[in-house]
Amino acid sequence: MHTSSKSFAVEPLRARLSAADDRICLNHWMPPQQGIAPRIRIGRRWINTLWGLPIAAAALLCLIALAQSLRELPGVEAFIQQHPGIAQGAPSVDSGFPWWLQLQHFLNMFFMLFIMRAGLQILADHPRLYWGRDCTPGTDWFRFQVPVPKGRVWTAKDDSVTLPTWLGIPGLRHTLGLSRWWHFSVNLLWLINGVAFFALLFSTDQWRRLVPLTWEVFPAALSTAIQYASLNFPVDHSWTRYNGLQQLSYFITVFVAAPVSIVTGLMQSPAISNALGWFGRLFNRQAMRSLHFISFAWFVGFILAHGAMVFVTGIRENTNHMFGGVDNVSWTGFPLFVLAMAILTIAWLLASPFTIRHARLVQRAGAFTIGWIMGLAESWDPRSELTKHDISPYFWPNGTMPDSKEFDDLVTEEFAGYRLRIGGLVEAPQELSLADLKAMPKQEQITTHFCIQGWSGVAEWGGVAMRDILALVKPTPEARYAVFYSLADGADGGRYYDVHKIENMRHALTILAYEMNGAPVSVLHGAPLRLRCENELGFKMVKWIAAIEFVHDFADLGAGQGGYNEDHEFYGYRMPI
Ligand SMILES: Nc1nc2c(c(=O)[nH]1)N[C@H]1C(S)=C(S)[C@@H](COP(=O)(O)O)O[C@H]1N2
Ligand SMILES: [Mo]
Repeated sequence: MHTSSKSFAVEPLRARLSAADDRICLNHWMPPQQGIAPRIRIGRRWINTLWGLPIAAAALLCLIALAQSLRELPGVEAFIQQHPGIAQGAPSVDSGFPWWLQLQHFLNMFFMLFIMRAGLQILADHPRLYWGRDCTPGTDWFRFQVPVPKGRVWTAKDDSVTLPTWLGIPGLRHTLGLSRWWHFSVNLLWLINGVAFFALLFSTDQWRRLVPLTWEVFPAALSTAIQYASLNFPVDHSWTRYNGLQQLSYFITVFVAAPVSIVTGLMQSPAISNALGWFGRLFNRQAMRSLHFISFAWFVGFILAHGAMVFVTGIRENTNHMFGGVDNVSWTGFPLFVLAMAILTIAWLLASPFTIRHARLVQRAGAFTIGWIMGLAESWDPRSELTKHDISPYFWPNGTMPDSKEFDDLVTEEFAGYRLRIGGLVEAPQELSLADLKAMPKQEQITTHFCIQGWSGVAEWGGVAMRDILALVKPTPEARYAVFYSLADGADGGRYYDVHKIENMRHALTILAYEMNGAPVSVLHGAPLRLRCENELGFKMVKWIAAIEFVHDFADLGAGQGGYNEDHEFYGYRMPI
């Protein structure tokens, strides 16, 4: 090993980092790419979900005809007489719709607008869903992208699709760095609102309207369904009690769909999934992502149906309840409902243009609101390892490949001249050849890779533990971060780099990998050396490592955000979630 007396000259590497725009500039951004209409796979056939629209319309007409003829039958009429719609045994609510319920209902709508649109934007970055923990092409059950092209390198970034700016936040393509800030920080507000809602629900009599307490709710729901479908609506007593169908659908939304969304959302995180051990392995990221989407689809269906019912079952009474807090046919609630809708519309119209224009601000505000909470998960040392049996047959490649004579020469000579330079705030700077690294103790681990875009894959990695590197170079007490410089540039020009807290470097599974699945790491996956830091998202695992520099602060590197994607794509530099 060659120990030089002073730290390596970082200047040439630092000078290759580039500044970045503080907003999305379309002339620098990924060129747009349209997806396709969503498709669902049944067996080996892919079905276009747009068929669902005429089928649903036809089914609705048949349902109306069926319900109307059913109601001619004396047996059915007797059933409806016996179960008029509200479970007779259900207790009633005496406090109407109090102001806090109205306020929370509005806030919920407001937050959901951001959460759902931003969530869709995240999905568009890997527009496919799977049940298995790997993302092998062809095993997806849902996609709004064409099949993965064969015979060429097709990275996960190539696969991302454009969303219109009125739909996603902020729309466009590969903007999940920004949509994640919206998704997570508004989620925090939604969660606080939800916890307060649960607390108020159960400390008053309001829970009685929502929670079915008798089995009668099922025949009552069937009866209400027949009555609605026959277009001869049941009498409404929402002020005190919901009918069976309302009660069941609201109950599922509040007590099933919302918690399922939260849990399945969190379990897509590398730090949380790894911390949960066997539970995280059993309920793998892709299954959780699929459930998260199904729960999203429930919310979409609920909002459409609920919204339509508000209009057709008596807009004045309904808005008086939820926006006016009165039980009559006056015009108290309706203007407030219109005002609420106006606020929602303005927020809807502004969200994307604001995010595009003030991307850096959204990144900063997001990191301020939620980044530090997300960052807490970094303190968990991931120990979750899988078995050879779990290794994915396919591992998506990602990122921007090296494109330089310097790198091509290294490949030609099989990295004989490669030197890993380690310097900065260390006592013993090093220049290590691959042979030097291979002479150090080798650590092997089978772990899941979690890409921020949504795909995951399992591989066996072999290399040198970062703890051993730390022992060798001895970072000084001032060293707080490790900067990884790549041999490759990023997509928008300038060197790819990323910054980690030094604590992450001490984790048991943080290694510099030179082997993948028992063979030398391929050029595609980061040869000769790439980082594995298992409690972080994939973009933090720099491939084609040129050098590691220990620093006290990273504000003077690149655009100062702690990494290439942080600078150029507005990610957070701490991303264990
Ligand atoms: N130098 C460099 N390293 C990089 C990237 C990149 O673009 N350049 N992409 C990152 C991202 S986003 C991911 S998900 C992983 C992908 O690693 P893989 O190609 O082995 O799957 O590498 C990370 N490391
Ligand atoms: Mo990634």
